[in-house]
Amino acid sequence: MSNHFYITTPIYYVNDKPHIGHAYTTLACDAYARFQRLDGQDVKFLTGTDEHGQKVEDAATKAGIAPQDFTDKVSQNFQDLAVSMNFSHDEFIRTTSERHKQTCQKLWQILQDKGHIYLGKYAGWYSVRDEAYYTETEIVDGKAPTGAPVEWVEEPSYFFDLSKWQDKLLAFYDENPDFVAPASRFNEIKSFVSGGLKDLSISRTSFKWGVPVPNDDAHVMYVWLDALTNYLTAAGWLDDEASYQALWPANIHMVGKDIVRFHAVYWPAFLMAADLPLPKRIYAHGWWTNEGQKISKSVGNVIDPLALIDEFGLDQTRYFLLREVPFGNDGDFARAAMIQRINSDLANDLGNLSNRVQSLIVKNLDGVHPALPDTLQEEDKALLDAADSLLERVRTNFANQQFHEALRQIWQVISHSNRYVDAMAPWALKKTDPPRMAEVLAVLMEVIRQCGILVQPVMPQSANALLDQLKIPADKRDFAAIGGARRDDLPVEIEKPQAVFPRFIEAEGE
Ligand code: ME8
Repeated sequence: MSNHFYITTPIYYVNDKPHIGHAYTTLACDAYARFQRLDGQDVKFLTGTDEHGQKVEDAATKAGIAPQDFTDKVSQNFQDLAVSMNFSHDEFIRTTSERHKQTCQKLWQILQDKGHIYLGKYAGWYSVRDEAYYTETEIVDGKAPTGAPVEWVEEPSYFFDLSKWQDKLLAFYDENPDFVAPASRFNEIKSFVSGGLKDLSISRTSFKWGVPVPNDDAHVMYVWLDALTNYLTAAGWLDDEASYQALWPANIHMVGKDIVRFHAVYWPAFLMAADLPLPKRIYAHGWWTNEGQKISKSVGNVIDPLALIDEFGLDQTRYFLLREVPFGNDGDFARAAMIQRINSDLANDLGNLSNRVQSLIVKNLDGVHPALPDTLQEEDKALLDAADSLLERVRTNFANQQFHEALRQIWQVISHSNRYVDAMAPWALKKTDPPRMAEVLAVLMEVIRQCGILVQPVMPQSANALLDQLKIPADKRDFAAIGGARRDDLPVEIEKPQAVFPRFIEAEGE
């Protein structure tokens, strides 16, 4: 059985600067990709930018720059963000690349050869902001259901015979009950498809910024057909058979709830029509609001992820985004909640615990790490069992994309450790029972080691710093090293620890 794991983010439109929403989707994928790597999988993690279409062309015109120069510039912002957020993607794809354009044309050609594309005329509503077609019945007060402005479009267009795929899609959904998650989103998709599908316009003639339709220069491809194909491009479908065989179908396309329909209806229909395997899962996460308000440029409350990193720290931001909101739900960004998480979960619960334990070892045992007791007391066993069984629970949480729950499980064990340290009071044992003090500290060190390894996917830098303090060698930081299997990975000697998770102190006057 192959242990390849292919995970993708949406590719982001280069019409504007990246914001918190873009950072969020890729962060979730980054944590997932890192987790799978630590768990022994051969991961391909793909992200990138969606650079064609009317929206991007309009933005370039507005900026007074040629579209290619404009996309070069804005795409770079997304690549820089990925570095700032410490994303571990294996490839950053750009849809203006030659390889991608050829992949789109190959897919088009196959669909056409199989008789799924015909030339007609589109007359209807189009939203440039959503890059989506809307029917008359979907228009609310002259706007798209998303609230985006729409314009009337009438032009020659190629169509994909989407209407013929309704039954096959519904049958596929039935046979693959985990295809779309969360379940509520899957239900929306099923009822949308059950309501009947119209053939889809897949080319435009009123602008030029797109992949040319093979053998008809007057048309460029509809940006969504172009964009979705990126997943095949990066898999190597065009030119790298071995890679394609290893990677396709993708294990998961992570998307925001706004674009599930494109991924769970159009994309599977294109793939079925081309006789290609369908991705295994589409996960749609929710949307962030800012202090209760919808994030929008016109309101001026767009959250810049770089500003968050600057103020709160990288791993703190990563932790907050994945811990605060149940993955799949909408969530609110509140400053107070961020500070609370940093000071309580990170500085106190984990940071303080690890500092206290290491300091006691340095102070009372000359930094020499004590051995675990041969016979465990009941409390020792309860805590070690909780830590040893953590990976299995967390693995299930990750497999279900419940990242917040994985963190909650880890923090339960951290809280358990804090209760244990308070109850055992090793600082008092120093006087009354030094051998027992050493045992207690050894139990705690083992739990901290395992938790340090487990938080790596979410907080790679801080976890590294913590594991460095514990003197865990680099090759003993994967998941094969936890679950109680490798207790002897514990260090011989440690030094006085530095705080890995500093408290956040609000600046004067705020
Ligand atoms: O839709 N909260 O690109 P896009 C959470 N190019 N996530 C958010 C968000 C918010 N407030 N705002 C945006 C496109 N997102 C297409 C995708 S894929 C083949 C083509 C995230 O730049 C969310 O994941 O509009 C959403 O799906 C994505 O950004 C849309 O980015």
